[in-house]
Amino acid sequence: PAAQTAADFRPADSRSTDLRPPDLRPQFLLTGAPSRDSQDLSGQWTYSKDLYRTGLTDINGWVAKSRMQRYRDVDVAAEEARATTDFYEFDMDRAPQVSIPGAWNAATPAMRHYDGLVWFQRKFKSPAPDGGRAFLRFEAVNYRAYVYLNGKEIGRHEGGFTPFVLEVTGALRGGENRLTVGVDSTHDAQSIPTFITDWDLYGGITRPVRLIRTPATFIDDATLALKADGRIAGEVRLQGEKAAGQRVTVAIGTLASATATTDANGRAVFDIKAPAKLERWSPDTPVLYDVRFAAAGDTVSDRMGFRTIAVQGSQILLNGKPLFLRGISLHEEEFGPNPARNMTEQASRALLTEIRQGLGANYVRLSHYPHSETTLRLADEMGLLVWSEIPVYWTVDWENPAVLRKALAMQAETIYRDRNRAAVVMWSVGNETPVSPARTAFHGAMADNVRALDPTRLVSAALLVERGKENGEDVTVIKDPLVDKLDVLAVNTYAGWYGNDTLDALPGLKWQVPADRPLILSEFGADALAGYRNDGMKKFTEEYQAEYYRKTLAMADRIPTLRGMSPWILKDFQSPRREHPVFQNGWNRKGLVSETGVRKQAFGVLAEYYRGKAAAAG
Ligand code: GCB
Repeated sequence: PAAQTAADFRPADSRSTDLRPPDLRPQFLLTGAPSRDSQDLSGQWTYSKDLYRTGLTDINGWVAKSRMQRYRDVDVAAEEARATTDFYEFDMDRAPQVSIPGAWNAATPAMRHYDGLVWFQRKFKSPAPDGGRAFLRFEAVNYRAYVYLNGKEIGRHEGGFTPFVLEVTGALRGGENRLTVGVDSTHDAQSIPTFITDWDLYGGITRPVRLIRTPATFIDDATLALKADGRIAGEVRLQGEKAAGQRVTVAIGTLASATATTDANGRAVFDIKAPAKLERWSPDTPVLYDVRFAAAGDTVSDRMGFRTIAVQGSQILLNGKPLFLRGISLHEEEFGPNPARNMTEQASRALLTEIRQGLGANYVRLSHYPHSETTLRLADEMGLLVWSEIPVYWTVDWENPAVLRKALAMQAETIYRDRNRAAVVMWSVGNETPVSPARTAFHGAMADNVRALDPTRLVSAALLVERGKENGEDVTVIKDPLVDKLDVLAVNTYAGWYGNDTLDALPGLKWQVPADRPLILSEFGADALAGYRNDGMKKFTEEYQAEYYRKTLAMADRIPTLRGMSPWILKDFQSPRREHPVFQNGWNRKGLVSETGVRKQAFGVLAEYYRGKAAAAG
């Protein structure tokens, strides 16, 4: 082979490449995707492991004319039958199969701890484009995606929990098409999150993939929101040659309709008086309306709720009324011993029903990343308020502007995806990040970005608390300059689990927090192995966890500005950090229910507390 330099060995997937437009708005949103005709590409895909990344690496033509490039549009069996001198070291058509969507970790025991590149392929039939446009919409690929259609690179994406849309109008064939996706699950010091978390980094195409066709000029984005002043603000964006000067109509059920005309950029804005009969969305009255947007012969629709959320002094106001957030934290893991992070509607409904009905909650913290679109829509339908966050968790590379750009883009993708969901009331800009000037500037930029993108919701972050002395007394305080950027203060507190406090000391712990700001306990929790009982008040027993809840709730009751909580966590979840061979075996055991859904004693403690709170609220 020809001489090779170090640069020649650099994989094609250079990690610093930022492919997003500078204003952070993804090139295509297709906000109305669920209402469009589409071809669901879920089902059996074939896959091929590629730990050495040979399929992506073309070392000076040295990978022997792509003998290993899995994305090639080649029928290997047919080539072999022709007995040429060429040969291949892959065959995506005869590779093993896996069900998509779903993480590969649950596919076979051998794939359980695989962390690297895997190629996926699916063939599908399609009519030829007929003057319209065609897009692939991926709801989530964890963590990096390299997408090829019929051997041609279509695009890439970084970030494991947000959707991306790639245009395939020019690459789509009438008849059979070969879609190949390289998925790289590895995380590093510059990824979000980094390689250090407390959950399993499921790899793969974890959410649905759809082929969507639109007219040549189409509605790319359409949103409405009820503002504090009682008016409904809206925005519609068209894309395509005829996007400018189009008449756009919007209808909210049969209650109201309005029209506007797009500007030179294809953008139209609405400012509609809220109809007198409009029922406000709330957990008790999760009323949704059919909203229809039409322009240039294209139509999209959505089911939307209308409500306001605001902060006044230390109160959180929903539709103008004070609110206590009776919540729980949730990871995206379905019930069962071998989750694949496959949030079918059934799986999501089971989790949210346990929260809404079982616990009597009105709120869920969707941690630590944007959950599936299915879950967000069910929260709207079932009446669960939502805290949403992106995985700026523990630590990221605070000093690195490219990483900040990544975080802002991820935040933007989340907000554009979910801003039509009434359930979402809070955007969080971080979880438990140690205070430093660079970190605070990073989160500050995120908070500003969120407010610019969505002025109708609250901004928060899960902060760390400190213990200090005040007049000789032990106090819990928040010493974090980030509080200036937040509407709602949120803290994670683990006194009585981590640290040296006895459970009996908890109710007496004094909190010194700002009097003019709402506070929520974004986390507290203790591990318990379901069924481990009657062994005194030992850690990991159900009794210890239940008593920890009683004492922590007694402590919480003495914080005058407390407006809600989302204890850690609904269900036991897989985490490679947790390797106690008797109690954990790869599971974080802070769930109120086990991995298979068995309720622990603490479940009843929290449910009873929430019944009391709900009764007091009337
Ligand atoms: C935390 C983290 C959460 C962990 C939890 C724990 O503070 O935010 O991701 O899983 O503690 O179990 O320690």
